[in-house]
Amino acid sequence: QHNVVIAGAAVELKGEQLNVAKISESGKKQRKNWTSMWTVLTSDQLLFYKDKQQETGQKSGGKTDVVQLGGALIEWTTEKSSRKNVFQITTNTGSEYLLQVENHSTASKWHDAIKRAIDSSTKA
Ligand code: I3S
Repeated sequence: QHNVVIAGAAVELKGEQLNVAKISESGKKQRKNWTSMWTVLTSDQLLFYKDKQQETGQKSGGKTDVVQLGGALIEWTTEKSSRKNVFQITTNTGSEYLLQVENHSTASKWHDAIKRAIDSSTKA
């Protein structure tokens, strides 16, 4: 039964360039700085790489940010940016990320997949 639930929540998104701005770290507000990041969703983490080459290890350097999705919140926002298709992820350690992509259905796919990963990796 448990396996079936996990399989049903399996995430099909592999990697894509998304615009990312980290606006808080451990509850401390940070200056917004949009960066295009190669973003990978696993069952319980969101990984931000500088680019695809860095993910596949063909290139070293650059900082990979790992976002733990267990206990996180996700919501669309129209207030935190003038950009369209922006959603916010708040981690259970108080870090806040804005994610954005121009194409609405692409943004929706990522939002929905991340929400499923949050739901399935958050202990009841
Ligand atoms: O929330 P803010 O401060 O209006 O966000 C803008 C700033 O991050 C700005 O950078 P500077 O503070 O260096 O000017 C960015 O260029 C803008 O893109 C940010 O606003 P949007 O609405 O794009 O998130």
